[in-house]
Amino acid sequence: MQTLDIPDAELYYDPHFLKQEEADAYFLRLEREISWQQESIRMFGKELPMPRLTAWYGDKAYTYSGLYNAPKPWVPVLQELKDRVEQASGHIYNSVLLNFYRHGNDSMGWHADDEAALGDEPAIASLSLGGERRFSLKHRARQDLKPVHITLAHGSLLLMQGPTQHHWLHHIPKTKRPVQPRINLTFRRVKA
Ligand SMILES: O=C(O)CCC(=O)C(=O)O
Ligand SMILES: [Mn+2]
Repeated sequence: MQTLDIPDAELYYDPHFLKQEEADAYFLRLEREISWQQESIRMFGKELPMPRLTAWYGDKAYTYSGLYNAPKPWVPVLQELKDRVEQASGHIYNSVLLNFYRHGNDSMGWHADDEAALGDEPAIASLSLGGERRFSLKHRARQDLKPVHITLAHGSLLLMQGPTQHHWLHHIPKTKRPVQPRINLTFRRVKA
């Protein structure tokens, strides 16, 4: 993995974590085998559909964006990917959040993965498949630091750890560019 040299963060990126054919095959399996949900979010007193599909698998229940997610047992495709991501990243995970961005109008707002249940300096391993989308980070406090943009490639792995979630927010913005559907998996370790 290559180190991304960003202050107050610890980030590693491997654009070629999976070979092209492997990444193609995993995309198709996940599209078919995952039970994708269309959740809604409450915003300004209104129920709005979340701008992406989601799924949560793992050994522990988890509350994310105010949504309670019951534990759901690992399926073979996720177990395989979890093993490979653990091997490459040197961390053990017990949960995965999956996001399906159907088109350029699907997105994820600014946030940090800093829920108490993830512990103080969580390691989060993010695997991307399908259409390339821009992932941006912005420092919470330091205005002298420019936002960082990373185009997350098909089959790539991004590892965020150390103080990253303390100091930086990240998002996936909408795009008007035509883009292929994209699946992202973030492997996490949820504490008891
Ligand atoms: O889709 C991505 O690359 C980011 C996903 C993310 O930030 C998350 O699941 O918390
Ligand atoms: Mn995140």
